[in-house]
Order: sequence, then C-alpha cells, then structure tokens
Amino acid sequence: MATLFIADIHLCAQEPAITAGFLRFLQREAPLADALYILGDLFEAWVGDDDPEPLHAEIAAALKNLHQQGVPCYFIHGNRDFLVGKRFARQSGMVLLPEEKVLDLYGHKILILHGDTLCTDDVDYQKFRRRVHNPLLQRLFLALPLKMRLRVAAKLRAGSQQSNSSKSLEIMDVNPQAVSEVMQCNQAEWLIHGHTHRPAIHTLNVNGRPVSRAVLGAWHEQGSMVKVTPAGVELLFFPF
Ligand code: LP5
Ligand code: MN
Repeated sequence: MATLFIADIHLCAQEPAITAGFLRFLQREAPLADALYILGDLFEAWVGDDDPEPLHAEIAAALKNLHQQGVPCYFIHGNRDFLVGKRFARQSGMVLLPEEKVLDLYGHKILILHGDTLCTDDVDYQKFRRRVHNPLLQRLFLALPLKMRLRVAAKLRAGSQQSNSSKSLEIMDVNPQAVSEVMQCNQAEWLIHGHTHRPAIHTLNVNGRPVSRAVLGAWHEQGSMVKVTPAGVELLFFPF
C-alpha cells in the first residue's frame, strides 16, 4: 500500500534523459502504487492541449497505460502548465484537481498543492499569477495561432529567468505564515508540495499542533517522490 507524489518534472523535448527517467518511473514504480499524484510542472511549459509536440502524445500514452493498469493518476496545475486542459486529461486518463486538495490517506490528513501560492513574499509573481489565471485572458491566449503562443511562452520564460536572477532565495521560498494559515484552514497534519525545488521535510507547529511539510525535489539530475504508506511519509530520490 503506497501513494506516490511527484512534481516539477519539467518535461520538454530538449531533455530526453528526464523523459526517459519519467517513462521508466511510470513503467516500474508507479504501477505498484495505489495512486499517483502529480503536483504541477509536469511540463516545462504548456501552451494548449492542441500543441502537436510528439512528446505530449508519448507522455499521454504512458499515463493512460498506467490508468489502464488500474492506478488512478491525479494532476494539480503548476505555474508552467496551468493551461493543461480537459483534452489532455482525457488523452492521459489523468483527473484534474483544484489548486488545493485535502486527502485522507491511511489515516493521515494531507493537503496537496503546487506550492507557488505559498510564495506570498514574491509580490511580482503573485501579481503575474493573478493576471495569467484570468479566464478571459487564457481564452484569448488559447485562441492565438500556436506559433504565437510558443513565442509568448518563450518571452515569459526569459522574462521570468531574468526577474528571478535579481530575487533573493528567501523571497522565492514559501512564506511561513501562508503555510500555517493554509494548514490550519484545512486542519491538515501534512502538507505536500513542489515548486520551490528545495526538497526537505520540515516540522512546524500550527496552533500548538505538530505538523509536517514535505517539499518535493525537481527532476533535474534525478527523480524525486514522496511515498505515503500506512507507516508514514518518506521523501525519496532515485536515478533516472
Ligand atoms: O518558472 P520559474 O521557475 O522560472 O519561475 C517561477 C515564476 N515565473 C513564472 C513564469 C513562467 O516561468 C512562465 C511560463 C509560461 C508557460 C505558459 C505560457 C502561458 C501563457 C498564458 C497567458 C494567459 O511562473 C517566477 C517566480 C518563481 O517561480 C519562484 O516562485 O519568482 O515569477 C516571475 O518570474 C514573475 C515575474 O516576477 C514577473 C513577470 C515577468 C514576465 C515578463 C514578461 C515580459 C514579456 C512579455 C511578452 C508577452
Ligand atoms: Mn512551479
């Protein structure tokens, strides 16, 4: 009995080793699980489900294969792939979840989310996020020709890299108050998230209760997952 959580795989055609590592994970590790939760940034960037990039079809087929083996897969959007839509969900068999979800797993009350919403000190990012989450703006963007959407995404990525280079590490980490509030509000014992690429398990106190926060690692040089079993919660790393 185990439920797996991953995030920040950042799949793209230019990184075949990451793709190979992810496909191996889906073939070997994931079929043994009760369920797989992908907590955002599965893809490096997503500009619409109609993008004919062959990698997307390959990943959809591999996820569908997992689904057909009886392992449900759930997805929470990240800040890179918040436009993953119903068409890709159908193709991959993934269930799209809202941005926050509370699970009751083997007696543990676990809150899951991508992690970007907790970075409240990053005021510029939160402003940017509100803009690109505007449904009207998203509809207009998705109506643009694919080439133009890819160009906008590349510009946004470059702008983001430039702006990140002048931000401090503290600003780009989660805000402790935001963590406490969201855990308190959801009465969660555990929080599992990604986004910050700072894998760790933190223990903290929320209103006098000891709780924990597991941060998933990004799949740069190796894979990373959180495994929840009746015995507890583990943060694991494995080679591609
Ligand atoms: O992603 P990462 O790790 O580099 O940084 C994130 C935050 N940045 C983002 C931006 C994404 O990388 C862009 C992804 C685009 C993919 C899909 C396109 C769909 C467009 C849909 C439109 C409706 O999320 C970064 C955080 C960091 O995490 C840590 O939390 O700091 O935030 C920013 O960099 C935001 C900036 O502070 C402000 C915005 C700069 C953008 C400038 C763009 C200029 C060019 C515009 C051309 C149209
Ligand atoms: Mn992210």
